[in-house]
Amino acid sequence: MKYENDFLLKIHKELLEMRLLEAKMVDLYAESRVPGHIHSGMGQEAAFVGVLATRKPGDYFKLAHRVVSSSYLVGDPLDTFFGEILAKKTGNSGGRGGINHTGRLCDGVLGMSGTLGCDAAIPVGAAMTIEAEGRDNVAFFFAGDGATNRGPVYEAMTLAADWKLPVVFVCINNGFGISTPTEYSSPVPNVMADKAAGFNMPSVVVDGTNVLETYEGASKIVEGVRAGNGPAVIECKCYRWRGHFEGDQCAYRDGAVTQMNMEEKDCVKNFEKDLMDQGVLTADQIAEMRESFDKEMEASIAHAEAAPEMTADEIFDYLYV
Ligand SMILES: Cc1ncc(C[n+]2csc(CCOP(=O)(O)OP(=O)(O)O)c2C)c(N)n1
Ligand SMILES: [Mg+2]
Repeated sequence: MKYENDFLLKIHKELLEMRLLEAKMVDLYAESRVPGHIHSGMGQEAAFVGVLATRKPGDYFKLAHRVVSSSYLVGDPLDTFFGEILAKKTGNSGGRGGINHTGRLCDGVLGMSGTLGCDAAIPVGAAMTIEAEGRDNVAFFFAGDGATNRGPVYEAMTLAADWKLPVVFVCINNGFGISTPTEYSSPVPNVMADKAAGFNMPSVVVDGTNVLETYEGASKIVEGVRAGNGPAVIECKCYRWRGHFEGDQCAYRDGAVTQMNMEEKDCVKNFEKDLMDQGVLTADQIAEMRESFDKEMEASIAHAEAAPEMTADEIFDYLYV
């Protein structure tokens, strides 16, 4: 497919910024500046950028614990993003949620749940709102290959299918749920897509490290959901570059396979090579973008680090008992 340069540059900017954010979180964590722990999404950015290139205002996003920078992608400004990650009052949840809870309703980000899979009903509810209001929006549900195996996900899929609701179920299949390889936990290679037919849902499986392939696969699927044909499944195949959490020694997997994925399936590097080959972007321009976004991130980190933490009196605010 032929694309306008403006579109390619927009996609590249999103991809690069997500990579730089994911890398920055790894660095901040290594310097003991992040309370809690992080699940790095390095290497998986194209799955989010490609699928979410189909988004439009009014859509909803149920994001997950990995590739947290996806909330920046859909609108969370860097100041509130880092404010939350560094547990400061300037964060989206006033620092109460931390890195796994960068929800932001004003951008349609429906929050994240630490209890994986239980939150699959939330985008189904959002889709009911869309339907009641007669909009052509969709609710995206992102989950990993591990979370996808949970019962609540299939309950949510059943309801969404029965009621023909505009939900796009996206499985980010990165090959592992903590230390469990996908082939050990799933009887089929495509954890969600191979089961979609049982819910009468269309599905597509894409190389989630190829941003344009992901976009093309997602476009057809999302178009059908927006048109009122009911929910559908997108499964993005990728590989988790880093450990489940920072500090995970990954003794359960072959380091050579990880290395191969990082060298050959780098979604940012490969896309940049294509754009440079096509004369859309130069190496100097990429270097400038990296430098300028790094400055933006550093300014937001400094802003967050200078911000106050909640007090002991405030810590239980917004809790429902
Ligand atoms: C219901 C539930 N069970 C277990 C956990 C612990 N846990 C946190 S992340 C994770 C792995 C999830 O794997 P996957 O869904 O493939 O996402 P990935 O970490 O690979 O991005 C598990 C089991 C949890 N948070 N919630
Ligand atoms: Mg996984």
